Amino acid sequence: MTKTVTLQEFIMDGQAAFPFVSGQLTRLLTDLAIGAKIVNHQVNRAGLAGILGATDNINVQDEQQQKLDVFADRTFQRILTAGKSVAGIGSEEREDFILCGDAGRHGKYVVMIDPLDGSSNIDVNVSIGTIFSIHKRTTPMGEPLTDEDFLQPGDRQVAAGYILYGSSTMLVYTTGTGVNGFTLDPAVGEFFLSHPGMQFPEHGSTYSINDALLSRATPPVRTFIDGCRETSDPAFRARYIGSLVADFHRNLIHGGIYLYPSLVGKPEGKLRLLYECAPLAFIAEQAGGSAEDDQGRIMERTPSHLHERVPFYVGSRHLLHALNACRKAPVN
Ligand code: AHM
Ligand code: MG
Repeated sequence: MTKTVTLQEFIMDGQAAFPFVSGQLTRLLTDLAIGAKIVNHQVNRAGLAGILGATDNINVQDEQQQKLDVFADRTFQRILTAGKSVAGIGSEEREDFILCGDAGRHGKYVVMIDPLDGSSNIDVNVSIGTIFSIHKRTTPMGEPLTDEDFLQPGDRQVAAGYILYGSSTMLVYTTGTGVNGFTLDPAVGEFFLSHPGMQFPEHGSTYSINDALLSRATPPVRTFIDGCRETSDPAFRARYIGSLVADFHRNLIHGGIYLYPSLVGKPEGKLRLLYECAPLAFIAEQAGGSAEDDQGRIMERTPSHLHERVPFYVGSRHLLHALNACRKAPVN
């Protein structure tokens, strides 16, 4: 029988490879996994626990907060703040950055989080997720955090990951040395390594876009989607769940591209750079895929504010190349 590896063992082994590290990242990843289990428990019993449905609050995104959005946000905030390795948190659900103990003077890391992504799917029992991104603080320890600690480009991330609350619950993450996926065994309450060394298949054939937006998308995106629809490849298919984590995860496993484009009247698209696009871009590149906006690599974008939005194209490299070829093609 082959030995199963728990997430905890995997994280500890990663730390052991770097004998002089402080262990704070290990602690932080462990805390995120604990938060994932608590949120997972609530997601699984949401219909029974009276926490389906909306709150009376409109969040900073101008969207009505769901009760589970609030629960997930509070859970991760509580756990990360208590863990001492985090100096500050930026959340989709909060207007401003949160400074942990003593104005963020202590703690080596800054965390960006979308506590519960895919809010429109909560009430209908469809997969949802959590996305996180971890940066090292830039100001010296002992000083208060500044905006620059939070507004760092994606290529300075030290770790990023997501939790998918799907038919099973998975935690997928990278620390810059490949991507590994862990599945929660609900009977023992432990994540086990189930998807080591995840890689986007070379040739994906799934495209994921909200079709209703297409008439407002840019000409290159429309040309690309026309090409997907008209291809003679019988394997080509459209799949759109409307939960970014779930769409991304399926495409990572089967190969494909996810698009949330620039739109007429909304050139910045919908998805947020710091806690949706940058972490998934880090994972995509570590898995041999690509992640871009209309200008180039997402990982090179320096954010100007917490909730900045960017168009987002992510997935198998050859499909991103095909999209870029549509950008260069002359418009008739
Ligand atoms: P949310 O963070 O409020 O849930 O919004 C992000 C979600 C993504 O998960 C998903 O891919 C996208 O919004 C769906 O948007 P749309 O309904 O416009 O297709
Ligand atoms: Mg979101």
